[in-house]
Amino acid sequence: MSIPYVSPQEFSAEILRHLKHSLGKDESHASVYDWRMSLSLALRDHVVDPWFASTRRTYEARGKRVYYLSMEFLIGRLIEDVAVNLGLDAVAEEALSALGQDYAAVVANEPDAALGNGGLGRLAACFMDSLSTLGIPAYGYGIRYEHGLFEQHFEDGAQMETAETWLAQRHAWEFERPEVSYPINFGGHVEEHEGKAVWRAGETVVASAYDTPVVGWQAQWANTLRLWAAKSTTAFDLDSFNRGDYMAASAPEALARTISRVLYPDDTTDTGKELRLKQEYFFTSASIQDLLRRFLSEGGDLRALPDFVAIQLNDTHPAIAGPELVRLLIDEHGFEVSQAITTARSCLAYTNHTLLPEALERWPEDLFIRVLPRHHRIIQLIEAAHIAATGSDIRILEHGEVKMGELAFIMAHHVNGVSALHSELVKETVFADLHSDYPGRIINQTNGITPRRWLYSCNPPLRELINETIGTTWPDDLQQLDGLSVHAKDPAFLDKFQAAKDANKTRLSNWLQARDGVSLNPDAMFDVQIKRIHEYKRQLMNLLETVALWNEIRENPNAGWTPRVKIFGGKAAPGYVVAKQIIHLINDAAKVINADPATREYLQIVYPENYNVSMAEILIPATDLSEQISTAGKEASGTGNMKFALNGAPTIGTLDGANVEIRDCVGAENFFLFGLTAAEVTARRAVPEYARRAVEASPRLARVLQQIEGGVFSSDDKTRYSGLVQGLINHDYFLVTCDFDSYFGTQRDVDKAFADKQAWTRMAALNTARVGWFSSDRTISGYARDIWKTPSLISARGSRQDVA
Ligand code: 8GP
Repeated sequence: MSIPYVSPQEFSAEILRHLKHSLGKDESHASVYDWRMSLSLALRDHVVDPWFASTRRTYEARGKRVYYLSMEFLIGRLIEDVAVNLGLDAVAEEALSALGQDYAAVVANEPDAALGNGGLGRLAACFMDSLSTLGIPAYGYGIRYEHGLFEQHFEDGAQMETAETWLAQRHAWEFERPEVSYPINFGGHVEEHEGKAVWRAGETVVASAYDTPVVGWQAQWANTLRLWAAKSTTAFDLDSFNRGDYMAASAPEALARTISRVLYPDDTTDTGKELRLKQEYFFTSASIQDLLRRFLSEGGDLRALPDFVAIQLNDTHPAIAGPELVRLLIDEHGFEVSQAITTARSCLAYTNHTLLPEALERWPEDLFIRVLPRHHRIIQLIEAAHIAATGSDIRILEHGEVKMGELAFIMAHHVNGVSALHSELVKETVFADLHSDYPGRIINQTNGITPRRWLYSCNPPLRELINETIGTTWPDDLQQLDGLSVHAKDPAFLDKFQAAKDANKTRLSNWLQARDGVSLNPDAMFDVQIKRIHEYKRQLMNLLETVALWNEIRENPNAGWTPRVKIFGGKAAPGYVVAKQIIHLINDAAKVINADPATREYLQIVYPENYNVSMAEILIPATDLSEQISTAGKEASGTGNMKFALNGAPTIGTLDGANVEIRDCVGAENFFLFGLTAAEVTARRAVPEYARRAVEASPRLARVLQQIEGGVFSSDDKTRYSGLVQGLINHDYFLVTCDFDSYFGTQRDVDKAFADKQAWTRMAALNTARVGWFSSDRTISGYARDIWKTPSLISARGSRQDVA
């Protein structure tokens, strides 16, 4: 497959054709929205041929397909992704300029598809890109939420949430598939007829498909992201309408639609809501029904299903896939119980993304029975088979709960963690018993990120420098970046590397100025922590260090301080009180510190509202220092850490998640390490009053806590943060107090290192050069090799270069 050449003139004509025929607009009246839609539709046209060709090739190959089931796909904008992968980015820009339009403004008009909360959802999006780039036949399956992740606003520094409305405008990339729909049952009861179970459902909704093609690098392959929307079986109750009861008339549709209405904003905790369980079953059942229909329509024998179907469960949210597949095999295809379980298990694999116990889903058993009575019975059968095979003490149904982690584990042929450290901790902690029941089942697949989005398209200045230094074939072979290492000794190269960073810093400054009226000092170090707000990620420790630094600059203003801009970004789950207090405190502290004339030159805090994927694309290339400071043992992997390093920002971080592997790759001398290790964290928790002792031992920290508790940053409400501070002193589960001094000291090492401009740039360049291993292409190759056993169907990889 190759991409036919399109000239900018031809592409302009294609855009104009869509403007006229798809948007019904005349050039003289077209809005930015009209231009954006026309551009998107023109690009989409070019995806269709590779998409069809990939589907044909998959059918011909009669091989295995991957089904990636994920409750979240944090896609962001698609225009640049598609343009870049089609090789049409420059053409699109030129075509639009010829039409008198500003390409950047048109691209920025696209709302982020925020169908995810954070790392897990963004990983799924990177994986879709890599699956297509590698030519592995795959479907992503998820939910077409009407409202993505909430929009964040600050009111007097406090987080407020409003509904996100990405679908208020037409979504350019998707194809509606009204003919692809499945009934999804809930509730009711199970009857036995001649030894056969019959589920009499109490409620049925319809899952209806929307397909978005996902084109890979250089359009060699395109897979499908199929998202399900919930619809009613009876769209409209005409009787009620005729009686004049208009509300009742629309009720069935409204009720059914509720299921795909909102993304749950809770990033870590089991919300325990019936609706969430229904969402999980809704998209999982639709996906399993869909893949079985495809398999059977190709004449497959279900006993051979595992040779053709690899189902990857992205965390426990789709863990009901096991019982659902077993149910369908038994109830609809006449399988014996043990045969059904074995067959299903041979298709299924499960990725764990967190060790936080509260994030391993558990459902109250009575709720589960009410919503999924047949599945409850099947889970009993699965549990019995597991105990019979292993003699294990581990149960799926226990203490009135259904434990989805255990279910996912037992029904998977492989379970993987997402970094080397995390995978070991999975074996030692949450799944220690199951690990001994099923040795060898847990493996590691360290996360990765797509270099197409996270370097090629978000960082044009660095992309160009790399192209001119090592050639242009690195975006699908990222280890080639290693070729930059030798240039890191060359002052001329380092100057160019620094110039690229400076250009990105200027772009960020201009963007912030235009958006929020905030100006940044371009010579300052841009020190960035962007991610969900969570106690274990320790944004609070970063803020405490900032206040300590402020104190010290005030006391000793002429000590030659390295100017810093501390940039925070991220949302807190609306119900997570402590995380919201941390946001409030950061904003309160920013107000006071930024207004201090004595320190203004050296220290500024910036917290732009509504952090999302698009904002990350501007912030990451402009970052000098990457903050990866979680309590060791708590961050499963992190992927932001990889994005920063790739874009030339050294890390200050703990030995947690993939930080460990990043440090191994970039070299200890190019990474600012601090803090307790995972083992030391566990040991420290056993020490009585460890937090109080840490505060007593650190006058610097004690002073900062007194200031915060005393209302220095909250003069309007002096006790606002007393709970937060007392919480730290009395129950600092995430060891902010214990790591504080080490963190503060290491930050001062960073100050010194940054002052030596050339040495710093060299460190930054070596970060870029040495993290090619963290491409999600490498990760997906690992899954394909170790878990799915799926080869690439791109025959002539070498021919890609011819296409460029
Ligand atoms: C995240 C992990 O916190 C992060 O370390 C990792 O890089 C990422 O997954 C991808 O593997 N976990 C989640 O996003 C997560 O557990 N979310 C679910 C609770 C919704």
